[in-house]
Amino acid sequence: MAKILLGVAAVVVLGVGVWAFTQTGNNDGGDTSSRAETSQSSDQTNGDRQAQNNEQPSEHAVAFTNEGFSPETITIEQGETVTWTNKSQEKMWVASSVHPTHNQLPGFDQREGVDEGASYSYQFQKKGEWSYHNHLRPSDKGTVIVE
Ligand SMILES: [Cu+2]
Repeated sequence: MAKILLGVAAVVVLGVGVWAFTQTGNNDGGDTSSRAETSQSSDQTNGDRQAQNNEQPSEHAVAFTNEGFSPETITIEQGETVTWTNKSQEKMWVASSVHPTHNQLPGFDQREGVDEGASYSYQFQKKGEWSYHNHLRPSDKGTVIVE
């Protein structure tokens, strides 16, 4: 009887050993998922930081996509900066109305076409409703409202 118990105990110990070994294997996966959680929480930190930035916005982002400017209309405070980033496969050349002279808001003119990934920033010192376009495809239009 004692031998049987010993045998059962041995099986249990072996079983626990195998389980522990398996768990060790799983723990690697567990580490990966906790690492993922860590990066998630740092994403959240980024989000919080962006949210904090949104409370006192001084920079505004507009994307130039294959469908045009997004958002098409953006409202900012006087003295704030808008940054356009080219996220299209076309070249981007941000320029004030009116094409092709761009003299509605002199200086608001990128003066060159740039590829995907490049960006252009302009600080709006004058209040008004400033329309602009992509000089290389003038049908792509947008508006910056400076209040
Ligand atoms: Cu133009």
